[in-house]
Formats: sequence, structure tokens, C-alpha cells
Amino acid sequence: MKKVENLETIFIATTSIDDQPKVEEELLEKLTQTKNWDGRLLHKYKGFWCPTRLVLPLVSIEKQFQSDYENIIDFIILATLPKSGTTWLKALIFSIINHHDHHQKSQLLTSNPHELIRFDFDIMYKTPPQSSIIFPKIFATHSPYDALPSSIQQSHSKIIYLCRNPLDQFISTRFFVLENNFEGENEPSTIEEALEMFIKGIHPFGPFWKHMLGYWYASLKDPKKVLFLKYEDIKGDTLLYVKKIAEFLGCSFSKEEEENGMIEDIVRICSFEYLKNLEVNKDPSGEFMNVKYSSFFRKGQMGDWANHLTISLAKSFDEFLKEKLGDSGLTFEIFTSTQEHAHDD
Ligand code: PPS
Repeated sequence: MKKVENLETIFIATTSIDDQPKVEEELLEKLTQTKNWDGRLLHKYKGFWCPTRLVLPLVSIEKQFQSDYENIIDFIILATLPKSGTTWLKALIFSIINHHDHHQKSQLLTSNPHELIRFDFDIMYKTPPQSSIIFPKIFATHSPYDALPSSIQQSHSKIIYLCRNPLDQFISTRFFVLENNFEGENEPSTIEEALEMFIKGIHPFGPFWKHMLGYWYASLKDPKKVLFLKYEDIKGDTLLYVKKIAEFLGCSFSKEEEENGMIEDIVRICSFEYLKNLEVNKDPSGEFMNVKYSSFFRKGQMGDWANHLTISLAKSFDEFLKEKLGDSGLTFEIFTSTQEHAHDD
């Protein structure tokens, strides 16, 4: 592996996506499989339910990180469960990292955030067979902490984890899947059936509580390495979190930049309304991994679960969640004060 420039490194591909059918067949045979509520296949890989088409790209990445461990450089990794605010986090981090460089920063106005900071599995997918893989210094992953290449855990890489009220994440996923017809020929399950599977941990990159707790404990163990964030907290005070993220990444804003309103600008340009209404994100031909850009911007609100689930379902979910999170110190406020005392009619 050699360093190309500041933000890019090259790995030489060891497994070609061309070999996928054969290698995948052999590997997948060894893994437990199940179907998600939308009919898509999931395989149990490294302790989590991995969407089947992503298993091989993740295996390849693992191999390359292992073989290049000697030269590993320090990465910046954005980790999330799907539908937890990844697009927002990508926009924020891209803007923060490039805050000194107006030209770079302005790319957010003409590119979808997923094109600016890519997912690990997407990098593998887009690489032509047998060619060098351009692996950027900053990338995103949905993999759980324990499933990250061990060299990442051992290096001085920085990890920013973002999670979200799991009921909102569940609802966001539900609409995303239905909008994009991922279920193919399968009849999608009812929302209640889908929630039951979610509670069993059967969903992409699940179980969700293990995903969150993995990064939570890693952040407690080494807060300089892992920054643990919640969607709801960032919504509550985006400005404060932009500063925190910048400090964590070692690229704080100068006094002058703060006084010139640079942080407010980043907050505004990364806001849901602003990003959603950019021409690039409204363009019906704009797609990322076969998903329309517009599909990454639905409502961007907290508590949307209440428009789709009953209070009693949410209350039993809350009990379940508290039990799973135990005495870890990680908590979520699922209910507003009014909802807490409400009952279904
Ligand atoms: S993905 O497919 O995993 O990358 O999806 P992800 O970006 O994690 O989650 C999509 C949800 O995030 C909302 N969103 C935002 N919220 C706040 N601010 C900004 N800028 C923003 N951009 C996207 C998006 O609307 C999805 O949430 P829901 O609840 O479905 O609206």
C-alpha cells in the first residue's frame, strides 16, 4: 500500500469482484442465513446480519486491511446503522474537514454526500476487477465495531459513531425499503411483523442494540478514538456538535473563523431542508447504489415513529430497549412528556 496524497491510499486488490460467484458461494454456504421482512437475504457474518450482497466486499476489505497492516495509516471512519443520519454526518464531516478550503467545501452544493464520503462496501463495488483500489482516508461503514478490521482498531484511526432513536431508525428504514421496492417479488410484511423482526435483531447490520453498545463501550474505553453521537443531540444543538466533531478530529475552527460565522454556515448548508432542496439531490437521475438521491431525504424529524406505531407498541419496545441496554449508561428518550402519559384509544 502506498500513500498517494493526503486523503488517499491505495490497496492492491487481492480478490476480484469477478470471482464473486465462486468465492461467495463457498463462503456463504458456511454462514447462517435468514430473510429480512422485505424478503432480502441476510447472512450472519462476524456476528451481525449482513446483507448478502455486501458479504464479499466486506471480506475483501478485511483481507486487504490485514495484509497492509504494516503500512496502515490513520483513517477517519464514520460508523452508523443504516437510516441513523449517515447522509447528514457525511455532509457535516466533509464540510468540517474541508473548512479551510472553500473550493473543496463547495462540492457539497453539487454532489450528494454519499459521493463525497463513500461506504467501504461501495468502494469495493465500484472498483474494476484486478485493478488498484483507491481507498480514501475518510470512509463510512455500517459494520459493527467488533467486525471492523482489527488493524483499524489497533491503529490511531478516529471513529465517529452516530446512532438514533431506534424506533425512528426502524420507521425510516421501513419507508426507505418500501419506496425503493427492495422487496422485489415478496409481499412486504406488515409494520408490526417488521417490528417483531427488528426486536429479534434481524435487520441489516443488526442486532441494533449490539451495534450501538459495541461503539458505546469503545467510546468509553477510548474517547479520543471513538466519538459517540446521537442524532437527537445533534438536532438539539448542531452548532455545538460541529465544534465537538472538529475538536475530536483535530481541526478546530479558529476564533476568526468562528466570528465570521463559519460554523453557522456549515450548520445551515448541512441542514435537512437545505440539502434536500439542492438541485443535485432533487435530480431524478441522480443515484447512489441504485437509490435515488432524493430517497436519502425523507422527513428528517425526531419522533416520526408516533405517526406509524401505537403508544402501547412503543411502550413495550421501550421496556425491551431498556433491558437490552441494561446498566451500560446508554439511554434513549423515545417519548415526549405528553406521549409518556398517553394511552392508545
Ligand atoms: S443511509 O441510507 O443509511 O445512508 O440513510 P441515513 O442517511 O443514515 O438516514 C436517512 C435519514 O436521515 C434523514 N436525513 C437528515 N436528517 C437531518 N438532517 C439532514 N441533513 C438529513 N439528511 C437526511 C433522512 O431524512 C432519513 O430520516 P427519515 O426519518 O426517514 O426522514
